[in-house]
Amino acid sequence: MNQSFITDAQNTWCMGCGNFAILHAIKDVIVGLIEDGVPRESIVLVAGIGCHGKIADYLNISTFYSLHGRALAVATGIKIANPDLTVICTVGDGDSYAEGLAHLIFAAKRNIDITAIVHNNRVYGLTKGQYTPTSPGTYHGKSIPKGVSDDPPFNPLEILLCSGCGFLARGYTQRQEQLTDLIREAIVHKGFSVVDTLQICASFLDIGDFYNERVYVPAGHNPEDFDAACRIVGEWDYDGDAPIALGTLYRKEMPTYEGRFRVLQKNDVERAKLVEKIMRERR
Ligand SMILES: Cc1ncc(C[n+]2csc(CCOP(=O)(O)OP(=O)(O)O)c2C)c(N)n1
Ligand code: SF4
Ligand SMILES: [Mg+2]
Repeated sequence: MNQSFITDAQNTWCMGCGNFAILHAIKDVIVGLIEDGVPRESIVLVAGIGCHGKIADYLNISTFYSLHGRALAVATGIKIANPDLTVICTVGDGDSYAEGLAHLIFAAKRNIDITAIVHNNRVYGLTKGQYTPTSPGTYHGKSIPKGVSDDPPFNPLEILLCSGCGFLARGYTQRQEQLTDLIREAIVHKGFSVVDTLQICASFLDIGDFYNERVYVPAGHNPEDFDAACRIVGEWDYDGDAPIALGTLYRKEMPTYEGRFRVLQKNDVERAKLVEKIMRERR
């Protein structure tokens, strides 16, 4: 069963890329959801544009290649049109923390029931290693030979907490089992959820040793405690040398956007008729 979830498309990711771990973690979660009775056809994955976006070609489920920075806008439309779908968004750090930042903030503010998995390799991988809002200050690349120390990173998790994000986790591609659990928990959470996934970019930012020395799981952390979440999220600023907490960092149940959206208060039959009418008119 597992293999049929990976397509025959030629995989063009570099050897050692962290995207492989994310692909297999998502695949394992989807297989588990289906075994638990979620219909395969009710799962949709929307990808941004970047190396991470190729996951849309590699996963054998309903996928949608969106535009760079616009995956969450597309996913929002899909979820509003059919709230019964499980909508997963795979986005890059360039994608969601730079060009698409407003969509990320508003998805968190609205609490729409979508899961965003950020492939945070901390560079623009596909376009050859330009710096993103989470590139370390020490980062040097061909397009930025003098480094980015004049434009240090921001902490995306602090932005998300301030935006009202109801589920926030951080995973790491070399902690695959934990990453799989976090993705599952995020998808099952009712409301907007983000898994910021620290990912090795084998070609432009291969800092596995840096992460391996610093990542830890905070003992006794209560993800329902907002102040504790703020403290833990603030420990590492995506730049300096500090411990990097992994796990579910914040969780709060709140009413979802689609639940509050008035048009969707119609019953299922009315909504199905409405969707059918829209589809007919679009043909
Ligand atoms: C609207 C738009 N802006 C910019 C680009 C160019 N572009 C394509 S991929 C990319 C970088 C992707 O970086 P990231 O989102 O971090 O994904 P990664 O490749 O690292 O997985 C850029 C700038 C584009 N295709 N469309
Ligand atoms: S450039 Fe980096 S992110 Fe892109 S496929 Fe290669 S290793 Fe992966
Ligand atoms: Mg990136």
